[in-house]
Amino acid sequence: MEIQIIEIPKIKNSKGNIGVIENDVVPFDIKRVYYLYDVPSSAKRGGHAHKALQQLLVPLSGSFDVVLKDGTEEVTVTLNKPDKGLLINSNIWRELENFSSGAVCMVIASDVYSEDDYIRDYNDFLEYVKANK
Ligand code: T46
Repeated sequence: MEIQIIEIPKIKNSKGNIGVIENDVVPFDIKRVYYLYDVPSSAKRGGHAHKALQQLLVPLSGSFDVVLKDGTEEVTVTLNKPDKGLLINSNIWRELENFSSGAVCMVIASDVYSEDDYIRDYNDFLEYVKANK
């Protein structure tokens, strides 16, 4: 499975950094931004796939692990640098875990929220992947 890390352009000077995400940084039109915060270290987020949604996950603060599954392979990516985001395409199962204290995960998404776009059962995901190969 190809892991797509996106370098987020930064403006750096002696007063600190600014990370800037405009539409040309991601391969989709940005329709929604949301963020996970105050996540207990024992919590697991995600546990689903999206049929069409594409996302860029950016660890604004702290760190967490993202487990990706495409129905064949499984890869774990640790996100801990605010200038490196993880692109997740549609039809990828994801689980987020091991959140550090104060971790913030910003998600830049290709569409607005729609429950119809979720696959929340892993066996349904495997069947969906097989049927859409
Ligand atoms: C992902 C990880 C990184 C809304 O009503 N609007 C929204 O925009 C979102 C994102 C969620 N919700 C509701 C839907 C559920 O009842 O909030 C509840 C939890 O949402 P979800 O199951 O998506 O939660 P996470 O944090 O496990 O997953 C989210 C993303 O949705 C998901 O795609 O990859 O963050």
